[in-house]
Amino acid sequence: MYGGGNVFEATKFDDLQQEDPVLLAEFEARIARGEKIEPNDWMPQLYRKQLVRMIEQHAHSEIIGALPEGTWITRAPGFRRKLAQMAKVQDEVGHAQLLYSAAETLGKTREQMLTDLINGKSKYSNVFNYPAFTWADSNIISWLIDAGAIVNQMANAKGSYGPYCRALDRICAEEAFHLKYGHDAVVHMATGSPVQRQMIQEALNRWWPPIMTFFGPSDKMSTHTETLMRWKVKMASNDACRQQFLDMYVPKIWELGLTVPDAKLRKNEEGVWEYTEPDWDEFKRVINGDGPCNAERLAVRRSAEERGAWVRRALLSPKASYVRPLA
Ligand code: BYC
Repeated sequence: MYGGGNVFEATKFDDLQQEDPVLLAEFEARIARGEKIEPNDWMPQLYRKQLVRMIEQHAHSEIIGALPEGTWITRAPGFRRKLAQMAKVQDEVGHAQLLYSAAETLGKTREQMLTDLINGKSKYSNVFNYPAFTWADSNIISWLIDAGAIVNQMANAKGSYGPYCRALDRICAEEAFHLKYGHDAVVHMATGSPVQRQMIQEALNRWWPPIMTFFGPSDKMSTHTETLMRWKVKMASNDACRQQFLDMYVPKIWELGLTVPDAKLRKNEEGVWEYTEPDWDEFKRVINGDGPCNAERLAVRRSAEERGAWVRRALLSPKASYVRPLA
């Protein structure tokens, strides 16, 4: 499917001069016309490499993202919340399945992707390296992290790579339910007893800084946005997504009588949200493995890989395809 060597490692492919100029021009014309690129179509190696990086990170974010909410399934208050929490977590893992399949169409095996995750080589969303101390933290994730994800994914679902866009369409449909579930859970606490209101405010205080960095570094610091937007993989910049999120959700947070923990947050005369610059040094530390829960999250994944190894071995064994003839 792709040329010799490991395209996902090789930096020489970052240089578009290496590509056939005619094929490159045709490819860019197709993207300009709004056509979808499919797995067997010609594509520059850098497009392939960037897509794998982004889709793989997204897939990892879904399975790692299932962990903080997953730990609240057994402790969710009441049977209905437990059922809904379980369904949501199951959906997130299903999203990872869709995304790993989309990334596989570009030539990287699932096994390699999972190995790169466990070894700390691949990134996943910074936000899932923070702890969900209370049920209220889990509710804030369900509402506001999913809200952020929808802003990003609705835009990128209109992008250029067919398998990723189709996966995002399905994911967004499910995320829309998660968003309603998360909102309902937060409304319940915000309109509940003083203790519940305090819990949800404290959870918002803890989660606000990570949420603000969920959309990636500011545009002037982003390394990949220019390339990704040129090829319509990314349909909105990090700052544009952050602004859209603030526009849509700050009023909803205020409506519940909650306080956004940022004294500088305000919409200026030009309609642009101003806010305290996130701590990008902390962000960099967290995405590079040194956040409060990185080690714990990867340990859970490593253990899941080890404990599931016998199942994969059994399924891949030639004997597993043996079908007993009907008597
Ligand atoms: N966290 O050049 P930039 C969910 C990295 S899961 C960690 O701006 P790009 C959910 C970036 O990878 C949905 N790393 O990058 C699940 C790059 O590093 P490398 C999660 C980040 O790709 C369960 C470097 O910083 N959504 O919702 O142009 C339960 C420079 O950044 C982050 C997705 O994955 C970050 N936040 O833009 C509940 C969406 N941001 O690779 C909910 C898909 C940046 O050079 N991904 N980095 O080492 C994207 O849309 C884009 O990749 C990003 C970053 C907007 C995240």
